[in-house]
Amino acid sequence: MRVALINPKFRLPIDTRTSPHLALAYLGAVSERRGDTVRVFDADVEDQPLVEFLHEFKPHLVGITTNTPQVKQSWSTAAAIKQEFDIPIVLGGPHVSVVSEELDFESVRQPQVDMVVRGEGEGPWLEISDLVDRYLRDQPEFSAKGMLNPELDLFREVNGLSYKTNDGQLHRNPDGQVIADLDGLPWPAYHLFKMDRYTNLQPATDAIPGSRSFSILTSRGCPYRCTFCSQSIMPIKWRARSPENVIEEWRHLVKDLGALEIGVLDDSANIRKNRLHQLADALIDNQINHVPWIFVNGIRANLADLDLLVKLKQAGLRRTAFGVETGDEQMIVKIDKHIDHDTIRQAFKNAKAAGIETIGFFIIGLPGDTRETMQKTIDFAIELDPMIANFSMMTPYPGTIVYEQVKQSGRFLVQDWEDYVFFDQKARYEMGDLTAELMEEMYRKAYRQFYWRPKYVMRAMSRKDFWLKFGRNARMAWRTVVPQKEKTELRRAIEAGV
Ligand code: B12
Ligand code: SF4
Repeated sequence: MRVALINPKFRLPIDTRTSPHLALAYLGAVSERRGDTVRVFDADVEDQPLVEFLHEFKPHLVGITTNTPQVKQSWSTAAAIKQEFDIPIVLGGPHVSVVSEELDFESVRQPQVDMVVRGEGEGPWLEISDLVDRYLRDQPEFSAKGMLNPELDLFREVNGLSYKTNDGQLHRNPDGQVIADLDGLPWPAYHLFKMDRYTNLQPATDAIPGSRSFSILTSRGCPYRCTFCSQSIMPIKWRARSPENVIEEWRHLVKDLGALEIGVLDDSANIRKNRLHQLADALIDNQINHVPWIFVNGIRANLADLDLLVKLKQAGLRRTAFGVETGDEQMIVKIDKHIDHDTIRQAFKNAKAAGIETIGFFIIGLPGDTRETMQKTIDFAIELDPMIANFSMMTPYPGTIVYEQVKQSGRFLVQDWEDYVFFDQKARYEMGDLTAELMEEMYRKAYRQFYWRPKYVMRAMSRKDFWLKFGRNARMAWRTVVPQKEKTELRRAIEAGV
């Protein structure tokens, strides 16, 4: 069977071509193992028009990934496909997994979308593939319409699936099981991607060609439920691959694919410290610790002791992020971060003592924030003094507790899903005294106060990276003083051909 996996075009005011889409790389890998012929169409890097690709490849089944700001592009991609071929179209990803807001049905209701996979995708995707494949063998007349005949109800037993039969009825099957044994998954199928078209996983590191920068996922899930985090949509159960299994893939990336940099994309890699000690030992023993690697999404500061960080540094860890979020003692309790500021201070000290570069993630405009608490966040960032401070404008994603809080006591300032990005320097909601003007003022202030410090500027200019990425750095510095256009404004301008 021929299977196409699509990452729809997404116009952001940043470069999103950083790295191949890991969800599609995993889905592609399980499909190939099933015996399917797979093609990935990542619209961010393709020159070929989608319709031409479809006519050339003639897929039997299409999977489209989607996050919140991307969902409208996913629908229009589905529409473009259905115009040409009557084949089943399946959407998956974080946005469509939010059952509390019926966002699975929001997509299934679109005339061109047949099915939505909620949560972890590999299991349901394989079941759908098996059913489509079997149908295909039995039926000379292949059509999605035929498969979605309510009398046949072909997909009724696929857990984690929401779908529409061709009488217009919407169905939501029970949730899928999380994958307990991650070691059983194949490695992401990078050979399906045009690797040389990607920029770089970590645009802040030395100008490494995108084709030599890889991601790896050593665990899935997060046992925490911070009120602002979209990860709460995904399974709460944290699961890890065995160190042996991770090392095998790591060696493949370094030895076979020539990785010059590896980004660990786990949400919470250090839940079990012993596992990381074992992984570090294995990286050293296998002599693959010369390739620098990064904890891209951060590790829990409460589990980052000096011993562990020193070992990880020996194992090649170059940089780690920590989710700090706020500098206010009460706010950090309110957001259910389950951490205190002294623990965060200690984690940054440990990382610096171990010689590891640091990134701090901070949020401006949490519900309950005031001018004073946001200033405390900026001051705390300056006190911690990470190499990179990333201030995000609080963006209430559906499915999070903050989204509920805004629904109950605030006012959304978004016009549609496309506005759910946080690069635009625009507030996405207001609540009580927390006005859009105040958030936007403090957001700009955060970047200005942190980055325009003489100490910071001198340090940045002494780094090779800074000069290698001078154009990008200059653009980012410019953005801290000049606001960006709204996403919707941008879209309208593009549609109007301006
Ligand atoms: C890497 C990453 C990025 C990279 C993407 C690079 C790339 N080409 O992939 C960059 C830095 C560009 C990025 C940008 C943004 N990101 Co991001 N990103 C991530 C991150 C850290 C990892 C994604 C990943 O690879 N996960 C591993 C894979 C295996 O898991 P997965 O993606 O969830 O996929 C599984 C299921 O969702 C499902 N599935 C997914 N797609 C499909 C498709 C089909 C057909 C099926 C059946 C199943 C399925 O099956 C997969 C395998 O089990 C996640 C956090 C996370 N832990 O997932 C955030 C995350 C996806 N990002 C998020 C956000 C908000 C953004 C931005 C909007 C942020 C912004 N600044 O405004 C932008 C949007 C950019 C865009 N192009 O759309 C949110 C999404 C929330 C939401 N409701 O949509 C997440 C969940 C972070 C969070 N905790 O809040 N991101
Ligand atoms: S912010 Fe980090 S710790 Fe909190 S829920 Fe999200 S992934 Fe887990």
